[in-house]
Amino acid sequence: MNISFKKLVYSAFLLGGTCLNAQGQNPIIQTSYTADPAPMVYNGKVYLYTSHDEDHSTWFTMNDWRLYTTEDMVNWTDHGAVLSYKDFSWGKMNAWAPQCIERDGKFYMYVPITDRNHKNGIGVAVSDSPYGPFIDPLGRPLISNSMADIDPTVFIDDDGQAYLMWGNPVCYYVKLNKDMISLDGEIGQFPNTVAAFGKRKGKEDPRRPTTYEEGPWLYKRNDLYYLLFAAGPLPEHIGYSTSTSPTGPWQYQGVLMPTEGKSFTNHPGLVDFKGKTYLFYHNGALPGGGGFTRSVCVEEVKFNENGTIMPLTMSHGIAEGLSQLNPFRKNEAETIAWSEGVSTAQNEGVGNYVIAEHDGAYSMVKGVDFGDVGATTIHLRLATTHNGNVSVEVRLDGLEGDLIAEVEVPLTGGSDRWALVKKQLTKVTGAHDLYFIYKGKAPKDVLYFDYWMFSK
Ligand code: FUB
Repeated sequence: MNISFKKLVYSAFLLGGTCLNAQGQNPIIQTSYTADPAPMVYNGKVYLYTSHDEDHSTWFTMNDWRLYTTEDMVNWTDHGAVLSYKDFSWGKMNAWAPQCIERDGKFYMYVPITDRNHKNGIGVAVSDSPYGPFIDPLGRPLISNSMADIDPTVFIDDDGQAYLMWGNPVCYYVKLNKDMISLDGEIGQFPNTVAAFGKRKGKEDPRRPTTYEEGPWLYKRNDLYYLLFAAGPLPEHIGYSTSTSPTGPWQYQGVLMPTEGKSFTNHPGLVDFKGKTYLFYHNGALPGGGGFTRSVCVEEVKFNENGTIMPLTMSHGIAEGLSQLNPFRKNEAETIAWSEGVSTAQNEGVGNYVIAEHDGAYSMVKGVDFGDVGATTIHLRLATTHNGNVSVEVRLDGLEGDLIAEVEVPLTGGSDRWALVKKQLTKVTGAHDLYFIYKGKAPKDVLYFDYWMFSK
């Protein structure tokens, strides 16, 4: 996907006055349209699983689930597609809102899919790694009762009991056995009362008397359970309810994030990470964005003393990382805080890599700490199909910032053939944002970029 800065600023205005700019971190993924964020915290990282709106979609045309990771909440590494509806023998289409959870070293991904008989269901896929590959151990849906079976959320309580919740326009729940791929008991439905989910405004709809619409997310803090959900009427906002038990009764707490942002859906995901709490959601803020071309964003969340969550609006996101990047280790080119004119792809040779789509495209990473000793050489693994006049400018702290290296990209002949290029530079010390600006007059696919690192 090709994002121009002018379009981006325009898009920011359409967000209803929210001031987004090229330094802001929202939307946190700029290389694809992403939706339905499902963050998972594991071993010091946030693993952000998302659904994926295909470019130019005019419906929920969604074929796979994507994974992005971060250790600092500002630089996100793109791991590409980790699962598709095609990995389920019974799946026909609609790779909608997922969630992944770890139990005893295995990773369980719960996903809604429409089957070959055009019936909705929830499947589960299992992996030994959060990066996949995930496989469907059942060969059939785990849940398949009605068209309401979408948007699973999964939660393991402190006593080890796992719960699955899902549904539109009501919220269902069931206990899972320890194997995480079978049900423990009957499916229940939370009573769809005004006390539990608030009274819906607008035209009366007997099927939808409350604000609960879809996209449940279960979270626990200080023995209080929070059920966040996408709330109606359309366009959606995010609401939430609380309870002292994971299965209710729920008490409606109001609007967490009001409607805004060019998408008629929204979808919450709430996690604690390194002492802070973050709400992930989606909107249509990228150029070309809208209800079927959405983008995942994140905000830090604060709580009131009584446990309620302070309401939020969509903002430019998180500006400062929780930690700094080490330039002396291999850093993937697809670890990005912000980019323009950049897409990503995967191949067997190098895994995920960056494609610069036009002259002047760029990507940047935040908070790269060269320390006092500093760096004197940069190493980049690059490729191009163009002969001559293709280069990468490396600048500090801005598109017009100090030029520390201009690296010529040799003709390699394709993204399956790479060159490791090194360049001496005047010593760089201290912490900086690092800009890679891609130069070359080619009409498309100017160059490919796999990784970078510095040496002392
Ligand atoms: O992404 C497809 C659907 O849109 C999801 O299942 C809903 O939660 C809404 O975000």
